[in-house]
Amino acid sequence: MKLVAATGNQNKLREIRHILPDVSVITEGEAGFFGEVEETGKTFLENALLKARAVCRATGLAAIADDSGLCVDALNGAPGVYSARYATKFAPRGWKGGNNAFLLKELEGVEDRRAHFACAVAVVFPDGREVVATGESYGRILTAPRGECGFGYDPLFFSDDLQKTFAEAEEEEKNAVSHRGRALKALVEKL
Ligand code: ITT
Repeated sequence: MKLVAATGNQNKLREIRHILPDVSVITEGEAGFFGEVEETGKTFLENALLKARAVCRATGLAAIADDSGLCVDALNGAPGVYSARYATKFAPRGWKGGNNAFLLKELEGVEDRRAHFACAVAVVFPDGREVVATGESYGRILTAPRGECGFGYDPLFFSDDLQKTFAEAEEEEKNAVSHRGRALKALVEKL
């Protein structure tokens, strides 16, 4: 099977390729798509479908999209669908610290640090068929980063499954329990 990955995030792309070794996953650029898809959905699933549909329509090829993020209990599920733009959208004007520093600031003095990563994946085919799946991975937010691997919030996310942060884990260990790993595994079964 050949799929165009409807993502500009190289870290996601690397993980998707590792998790789906039997699928040939090409980039948007390789498929001739250089646009931006506006993520106007309220849920991960809506946004994953928006991205996969847009890239499938533009390229005429089957497309796979991942929409994901970190949901923190004490922040009522934030940053959620705004995970990629958290500090840009919600930090005070002139904030230079980035997303992870802003998350730590929002959680200053907060004892309940439970959180989960969520991922929705969607595959859209040129004939209109759509297959979707979701996955979650639970843990808590540390008070300081740990580890050098992974990307995004990984250094702050202490995984219940692994008993270390996603950034302290080998990619294979992370993929075995991650929201993305679980969503893609469920997707493969449905496909
Ligand atoms: P595309 O929309 O182009 O795929 P994006 O990075 O904008 O790329 P999302 O809108 O789905 O993707 O935002 C996902 C954000 O959630 C991502 O930028 C990270 O900040 C965070 N995130 C998702 N999965 C993660 C993971 O496995 N480890 C760490 N952070 C993750």
